[in-house]
Amino acid sequence: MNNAWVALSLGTNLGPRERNLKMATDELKNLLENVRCSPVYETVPVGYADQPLFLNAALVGYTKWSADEILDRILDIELKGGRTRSIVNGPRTIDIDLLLYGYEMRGLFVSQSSRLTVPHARLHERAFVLQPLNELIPEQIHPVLNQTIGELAERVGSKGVVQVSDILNAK
Ligand code: PH2
Ligand code: MG
Ligand code: MG
Repeated sequence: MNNAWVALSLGTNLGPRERNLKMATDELKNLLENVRCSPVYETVPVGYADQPLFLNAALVGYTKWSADEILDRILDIELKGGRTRSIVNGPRTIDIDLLLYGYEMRGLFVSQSSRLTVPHARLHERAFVLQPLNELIPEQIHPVLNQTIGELAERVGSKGVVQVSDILNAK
């Protein structure tokens, strides 16, 4: 398969949170192939504290789209989910972040442009990203830090991050 491989994170803390996650996942399944979803975690807000608890999850899949094209489509799905942007790191109906992008044979893609940074710049600091991701790809190596997702997840720990359901994998 010469498709690229992607890892995404999902976050929501406004409105019907489970429905927001489900909507985003269904849309992403139209965009990606062989999608695998993590369990859902309820997480304490990081950055801007005075806001509701989040639900977070991670998802991996394959795509023929470039990283830039994926980004455009992610923004469309966020808008469809009712996303507006007011406070940085503030409450949102659905946030979809591109974490990792690459090819199995050629390694992971590293980009630092004004529009797109992959690996995601804060991936390695965030338990709400790493714990779900660790359920899917513990052996994947972060191409900049040269540590596995499992190692990074263990380092940040799971404070403020609780697995609450597996709705994205329910039939
Ligand atoms: N997203 C942020 C900022 N803070 N905190 C949690 N727990 N979960 C998030 O998804 C999250 C956050 C910016 O995107
Ligand atoms: Mg985010
Ligand atoms: Mg985002």
